[in-house]
Amino acid sequence: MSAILSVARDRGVVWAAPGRVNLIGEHTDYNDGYVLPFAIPQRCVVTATPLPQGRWIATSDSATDPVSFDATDLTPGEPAGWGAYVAGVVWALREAGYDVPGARLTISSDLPVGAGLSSSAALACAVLGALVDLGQIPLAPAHWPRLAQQVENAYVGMPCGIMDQSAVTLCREGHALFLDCRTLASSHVPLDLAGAGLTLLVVDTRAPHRLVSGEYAARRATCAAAAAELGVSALRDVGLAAVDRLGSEVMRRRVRHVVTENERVLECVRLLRAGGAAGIGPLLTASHESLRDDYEVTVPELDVAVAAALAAGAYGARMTGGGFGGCVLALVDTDRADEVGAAVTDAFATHGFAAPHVFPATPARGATRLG
Ligand code: GAF
Repeated sequence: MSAILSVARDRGVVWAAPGRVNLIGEHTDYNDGYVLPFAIPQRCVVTATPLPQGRWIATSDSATDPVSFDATDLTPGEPAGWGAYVAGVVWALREAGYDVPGARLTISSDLPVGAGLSSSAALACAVLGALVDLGQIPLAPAHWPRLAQQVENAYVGMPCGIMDQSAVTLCREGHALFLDCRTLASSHVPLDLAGAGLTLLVVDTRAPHRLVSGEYAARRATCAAAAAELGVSALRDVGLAAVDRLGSEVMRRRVRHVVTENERVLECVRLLRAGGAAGIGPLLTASHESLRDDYEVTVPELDVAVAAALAAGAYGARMTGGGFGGCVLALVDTDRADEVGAAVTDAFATHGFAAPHVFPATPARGATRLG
């Protein structure tokens, strides 16, 4: 390392990691399936400056109290809240055998928390980037998603798949990330919305997340049980014919969602590569219907937002993310975006829901060093 770079690093490093919207491929990642997320411009920024080895102090612009710990405090689940993601990254890096530099971490984010836009994956990956860079740890970004997933699974206690961490790390501006969650092979699919006169509107329903963690774990467990019953390692390996071989009606519906959702992702990639962005609308809507009726992860706010967007002329609309609250994505003609947003807002008022936050989503780049 040159003397100049070394001095610059002594003053600290700045890393940013974005949130993500999933275009299609929901609840497929933990079934070894396909996903197609893209990063958004809203992001988490972490500045890391060196502290004596073995001590970490983190402050966040969304919390009043700092989080402070040393290596002996690293116990999965502690501290609760956002601090677990910071401690979890240090823990996971150490578990993987790396020497993690002590650091003061200053965190700021313009991602809404709990909106299903992956604010936690953004936090974990921005901290990861900053610590890896500060400590010159030889861990290439291609390996960050797996490590950040470990943070969630083994430290925070959320049994998520690998989609969010992959999107947050690997996405490219103007593209969606087509990821095979079994092999982790990925490619960047052009998402040229502006060129097609289209906008992807995000409707943050601001619906309080209900039963998220327990219901998510229950869906995952049902999928694993169904795969075992069908004699495969993951639902990725079955087609629709397998559905009828399952004993329970709930299992049949869950598997039907996973199988058809994987097919929708592949078809969506095919259409986008052929330059037909507007043509993906019906796939988005079919995905929502499947998540509502078969996977049962929607709530009234999500269903009302989708129905209102479609009634106002959207080409397609669906919930995005884990569900039970969070955001809806609607594909609209850019010159009708305001009208569709207003229609959703009116529908929320009619139903007595809190006003949603509606904004256009532009495919942005993944984690990056800012300084
Ligand atoms: C959440 C999880 F974190 C992801 O891994 C994924 O399963 C998603 O829900 C549903 O597609 O965001």
